Amino acid sequence: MSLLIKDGTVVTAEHTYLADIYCEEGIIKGIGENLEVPSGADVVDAGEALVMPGGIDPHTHMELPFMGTVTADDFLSGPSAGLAGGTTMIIDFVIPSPEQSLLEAFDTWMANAQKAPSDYSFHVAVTWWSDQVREEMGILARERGVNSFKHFMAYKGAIMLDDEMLLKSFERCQELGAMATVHAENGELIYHLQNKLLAMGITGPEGHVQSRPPEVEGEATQRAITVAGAVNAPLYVVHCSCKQSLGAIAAARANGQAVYGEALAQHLVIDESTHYLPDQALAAAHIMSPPFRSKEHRDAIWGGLQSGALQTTATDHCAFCAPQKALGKDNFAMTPNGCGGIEDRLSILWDRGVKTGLITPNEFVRITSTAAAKIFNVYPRKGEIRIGSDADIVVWDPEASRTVSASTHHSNMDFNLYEGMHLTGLARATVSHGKKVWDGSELHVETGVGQYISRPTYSNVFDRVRKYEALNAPRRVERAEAAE
Ligand code: URQ
Ligand code: ZN
Ligand code: ZN
Repeated sequence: MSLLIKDGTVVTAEHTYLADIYCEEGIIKGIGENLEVPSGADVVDAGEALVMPGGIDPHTHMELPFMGTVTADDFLSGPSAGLAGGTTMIIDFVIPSPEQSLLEAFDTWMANAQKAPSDYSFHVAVTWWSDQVREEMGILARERGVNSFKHFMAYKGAIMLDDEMLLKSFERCQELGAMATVHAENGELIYHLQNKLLAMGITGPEGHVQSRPPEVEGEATQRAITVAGAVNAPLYVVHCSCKQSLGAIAAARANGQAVYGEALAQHLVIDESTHYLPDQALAAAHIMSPPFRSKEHRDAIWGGLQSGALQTTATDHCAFCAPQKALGKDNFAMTPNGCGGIEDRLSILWDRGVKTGLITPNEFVRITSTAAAKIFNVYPRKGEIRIGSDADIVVWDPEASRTVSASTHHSNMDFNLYEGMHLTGLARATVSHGKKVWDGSELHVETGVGQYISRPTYSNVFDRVRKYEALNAPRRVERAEAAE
């Protein structure tokens, strides 16, 4: 199988240049102007379009059992929606139940993912602690290609860890050369505020945002950074949504600590007022954690991406339909937390980021693909246009536009966060493993051709860890022997 992407402008995180791209057997084999290619190759016309590494979404939840139901998108429908939006790889979360073997949960997710049409990988969550968990983290890191472990500081009574567990697991990540990732919200405070609001008779979706103020996220982010610093584990903070969290991350990075941050597309454009919508079902459809924030926080998160304090963007695609959201109709705390967006991330960032001049096309590629590939150690196989890289490519039309709607999107969700938004910038074609799987209007996916991407430990984030270690090495005071 061979494919020629012709007459495009290649845009990587670093460079922009005119070139044809020739792909064979799923790999980029040729880059150059007016490439001579064997006859019979499929041809994608990239005239007036940008040829970029396919998007990598480092935060998704396909087929996740959560809060009494299971997410509506599976490993076929979710990634397919991603391909229609230019995303060619996801990193999903294996979330064991407390007391469940991490290896058993890993096998369950791997079985579910056998239907994937594009490549995938897994972070594994540590939702309890014991010598068994410690042992299994070693097996996952050494034998199963898992180099990142997730920790929840929220969701009390379900998957939340206390500081002792956090410390032990972060220390284990350091030992294994793995990245510790964290959902940083103070679960105790949230539980307290939820009960206080419910006792006041506030049972609607507006209770959700009021039980999760930015300070609750900021406190937990700072605490996670402090714990990670104490054991010198590299830390990746998922869905950073507010100034307080961003500030903690930026300060730690300025201090040389190996801390990384992720922004969700939705936290850049959706306002907190959606939690106060009079239409209860519509407000419930917006319930996710952290909740949506005011403009000052959204502007700060854009600033974090511009300054490099935040490195990646994701969707936290965790799709629940209206009947599932209705589980919380009498108590907002029972509403399954999560929203979709895997198909729209790139268009949102292009329309609201590049078209507005907030970020350049090269920065767009960095925050939608290359940075995640580097942080999670699959670069340059992924996240790059280079001879030998996987032919996961999006042919991006920078001027074409579309109106987002749940009636036309490819997710199983009955709701779309960006409903009615007219966005400029879309995938004219998406190529996965050298095969055109989206042609701008139709998906041409094959169930099960997606591959599990094994991710070795000790990504280059450990260069920063070592430097920080040297900077903060314990000091002993040499004292003369006390005279006898
Ligand atoms: O917290 C997460 O990342 C998962 C459980 C998705 N739900 C959400 O509200 N973000
Ligand atoms: Zn989370
Ligand atoms: Zn999530």
